[in-house]
Amino acid sequence: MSVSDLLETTAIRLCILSAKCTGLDTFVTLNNLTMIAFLLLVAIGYVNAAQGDCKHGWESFGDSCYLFAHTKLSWAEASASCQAHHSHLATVLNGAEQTFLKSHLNEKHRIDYGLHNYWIDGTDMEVEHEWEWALFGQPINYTDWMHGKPTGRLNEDCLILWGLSHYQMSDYFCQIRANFVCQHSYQLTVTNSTDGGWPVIGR
Ligand SMILES: [Ca+2]
Repeated sequence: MSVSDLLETTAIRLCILSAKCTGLDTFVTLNNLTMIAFLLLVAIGYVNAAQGDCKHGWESFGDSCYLFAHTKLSWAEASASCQAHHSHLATVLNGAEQTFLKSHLNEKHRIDYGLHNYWIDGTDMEVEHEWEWALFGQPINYTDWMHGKPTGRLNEDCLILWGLSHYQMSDYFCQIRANFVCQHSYQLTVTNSTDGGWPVIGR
């Protein structure tokens, strides 16, 4: 049955149920009302689908949701905090994802970009100079190092988006407290839809 057939059938049934369907005008009015209701339902569904991909406070990009957390923690603490909320520190797998993160952070910190750095998931703490994503245990293939980085110094073993370089990548001391970016897939949004949000880390 086509949509028009469905609407016409629905309008006729409404006529019958209301017992007031006395002519074409009534039929047209009911048909129009049905059409409006139908379109409203479609519109509501569309908006819910668009907003329902990520929880409140999380930004959507690609097939993931991102939280730009404004609580300063060490890299390990930040990683644990993301995991406690069904996510992980952000992995940057390609230029498009890095451009999204940089654009968002540069917009958020247009004035104070020099004051806010953001941990992401990379580390070379296992083997110096061999950078990998902690989440996967796989080498980091895409990089966007700021000038002069990585330094190769011992103990600068964690990957951070550095504000003064407008959020290019840098290696940094893992124990230093910084903001951080959490990430999870859309599917986890559905799985954890009863999660009440982010009680500690706000925007
Ligand atoms: Ca290092």
